[in-house]
Amino acid sequence: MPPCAGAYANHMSDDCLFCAIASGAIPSEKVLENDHLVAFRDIAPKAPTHVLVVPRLHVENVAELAATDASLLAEMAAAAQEIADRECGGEFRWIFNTGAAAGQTVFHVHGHVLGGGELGWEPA
Ligand code: IU
Repeated sequence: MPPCAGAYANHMSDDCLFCAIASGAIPSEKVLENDHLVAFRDIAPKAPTHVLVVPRLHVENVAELAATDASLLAEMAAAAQEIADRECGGEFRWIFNTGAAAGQTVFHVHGHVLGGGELGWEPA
């Protein structure tokens, strides 16, 4: 089995935390997984449900993903909805921090799925 199983096995980046989590090299609490993406619980949850949806393909941010493989971004949206259907009555917030000033700390695109309670709006 290659280190990053699935269709994007050759698109891993060395020294990327989320490539390592996607491949299973670093453990995580996965809630959904297929050949193209993984979804796992954030280690520092900001809501009752806080899951990160991560493509196996290593690209830095959501705009780069949309330009590279828009159908993969659509798959991420479907996965986010599936998780929210299971855990939050289908309602959720989906956040892509893009750039350090916006709070991005891991430069492998990931959508935060937040839900399961009344969410405030405190972006700053
Ligand atoms: P950000 O949008 O790049 O800031 O999101 C990165 C998230 O990754 C953040 O919410 C962290 O809590 C989360 N995370 C994680 O789930 N597991 C880890 O090992 C590390 C960070 I480091």
